[in-house]
Amino acid sequence: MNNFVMTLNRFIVESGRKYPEATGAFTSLLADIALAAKVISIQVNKAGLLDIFGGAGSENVFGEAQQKLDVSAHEAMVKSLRFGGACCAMVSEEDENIIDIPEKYPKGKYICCFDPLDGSSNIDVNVSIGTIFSIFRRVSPDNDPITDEDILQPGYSQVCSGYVIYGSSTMLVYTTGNGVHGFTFDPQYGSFILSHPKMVIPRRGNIVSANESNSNSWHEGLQRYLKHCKEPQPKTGKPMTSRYIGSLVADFHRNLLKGGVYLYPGDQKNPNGKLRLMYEANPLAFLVEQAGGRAITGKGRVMDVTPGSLHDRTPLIIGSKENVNEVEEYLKGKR
Ligand code: AHM
Ligand code: MG
Repeated sequence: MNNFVMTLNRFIVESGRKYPEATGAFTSLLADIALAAKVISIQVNKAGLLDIFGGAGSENVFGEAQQKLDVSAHEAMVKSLRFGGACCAMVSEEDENIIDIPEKYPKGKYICCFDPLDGSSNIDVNVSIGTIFSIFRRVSPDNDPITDEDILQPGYSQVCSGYVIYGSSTMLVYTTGNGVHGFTFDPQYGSFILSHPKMVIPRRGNIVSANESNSNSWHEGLQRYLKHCKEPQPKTGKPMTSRYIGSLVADFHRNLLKGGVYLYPGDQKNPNGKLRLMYEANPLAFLVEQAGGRAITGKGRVMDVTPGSLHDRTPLIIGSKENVNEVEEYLKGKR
């Protein structure tokens, strides 16, 4: 490796040096997440070979059948984070309750919320899936028991968020509030290498991503927006392009690079949509804002919502600033 290759570890350590009060706990936390990501990436790549597809015979808190990889990805995150000593609690899509750190492990001041394997319905068709994470600092004193206020913090209190995408290559993208940086995993060196520094989402994009089959029961403003997407656009003279993978991380990652808007709104049956606030919407909202985009619920900024419980759902409209503004105008009946 030449001296100028910037690994994730080196990048985090160098960023941490700007803060003399930093204890190194945060650096260690991100290293723990990167370690879990490598483990999950290997499992995802071997999935077909090891014949580990299919339900694990259990259901998660939403009554959805769990895939075996969901369970092992969850375990990889929990084991890596609880061992590292930077966390005092965790929240996972795959566990109904707050995950405590057992007494035998050291406890830190961070709370990590994660979806260990997002888009898991795509595992057995070899489509990109991902891990999403969100990190908060506890608000109660360090040695006290964890409180609801520690866990149920609004998105604007996040100190870091990111995702790992297991695609044609494995990438880790994260922000600590100082821009968005992407690292591609190099299997030869076993390290994440800085490949996408200071990622910026185009102000306007041409892509619209939504599960259109649900649109008959969407808010009528959104139905009109969808119609508008199919008409020639003022800037291009062509309709927008529809792209929907059904893996939030993959849909988000593409739109971050190319520009556009992703919508998973509420509908008549599920007014809060499908996606979870604490480990799907919030982390991506932090990333998109740091990249110059926007994330709204339809009623306001995603990161301004205080969660009522661990697994709350939220409508999500996220992407390029001008596209999200436009969706908002349709929702408000201004267009
Ligand atoms: P999951 O966390 O159980 O995988 O569910 C979340 C996924 C997202 O990745 C994706 O954007 C969405 O569900 C797709 O939902 P739908 O199949 O309703 O379009
Ligand atoms: Mg998910």
